[in-house]
Amino acid sequence: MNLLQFSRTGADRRIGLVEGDSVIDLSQSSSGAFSSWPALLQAVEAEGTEITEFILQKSDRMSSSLTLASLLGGRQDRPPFLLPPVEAAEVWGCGVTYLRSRDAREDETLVKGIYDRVYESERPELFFKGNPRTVVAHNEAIGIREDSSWNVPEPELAFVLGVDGEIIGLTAGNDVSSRDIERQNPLYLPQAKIYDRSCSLGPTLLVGRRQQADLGISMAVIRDGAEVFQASTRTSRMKRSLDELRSHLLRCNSVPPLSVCLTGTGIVPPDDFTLQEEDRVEIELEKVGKLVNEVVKVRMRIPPRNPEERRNLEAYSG
Ligand code: DO4
Ligand code: MG
Repeated sequence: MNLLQFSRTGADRRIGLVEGDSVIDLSQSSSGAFSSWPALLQAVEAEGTEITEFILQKSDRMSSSLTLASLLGGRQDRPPFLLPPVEAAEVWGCGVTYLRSRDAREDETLVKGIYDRVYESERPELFFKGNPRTVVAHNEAIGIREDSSWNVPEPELAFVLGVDGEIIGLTAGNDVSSRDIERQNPLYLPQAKIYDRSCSLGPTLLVGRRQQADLGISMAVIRDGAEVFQASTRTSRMKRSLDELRSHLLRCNSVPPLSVCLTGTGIVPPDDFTLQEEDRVEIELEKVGKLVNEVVKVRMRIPPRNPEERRNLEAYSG
């Protein structure tokens, strides 16, 4: 079952159930259970049932009110449009969970050995990735930093946590990252990962209890109408299980319900590739859909303070 969040007017937030090419607006329900994701989790918990079962029962007599195409084609200035599938209080990321990611990072880093070690270690790499301030939806712009010259999209399977820390659903995520900042020094990782528009999620949430997923995931980058990068892999190539990542994330850490965890990338563009403004990134995750975002440059809010900082910035922006 696929759910999504959307806005009908530009000022509201609704939960929708995807049924083929149509979307049922669950907020039509008089029960209040579908007024928000926290309300839905609470209602499911109170009935002691499971999300999919709960929704199937309650949406029985509701009719479809929108087409999926209208939501996928909508934009923030043209409602209705999609929102991130959940309002994630916290977004976390896992790193170096695929061989491809380990090899690319180990090759580029100036601090050798750390990526090899984390790939082999029992403890995975987990990092904070953001919150609703840094997350965008399908068809909203993702950002590349003005003070970075090497930026990449990272297509990733993401899971969403329920009330007891269980995995309630899967979605697609883009862990947009500044490779040159990470490369210089691993301690710069938060700056490479967390900034305005550095994460996108969507377009839908695949819900229901599930074992380790094996889903196809692919990414294409379109520039001036031409495809400049394309690759695909499967999530079964991930070294770790979703449950392993989830249990490490929640160790000694009360991550709130509806938080999202990106599980790492298995697709890394070649070293001479960097995202540019106006590129379109298309990430397709089997059973979830295609997450599309255009690229904008995120400007520095504090201008360079002296000639040396200005020279460095000019060197980065070419
Ligand atoms: O180690 C840095 C981040 C790795 C990452 O984001 C990934 O492997 O997807
Ligand atoms: Mg990543």
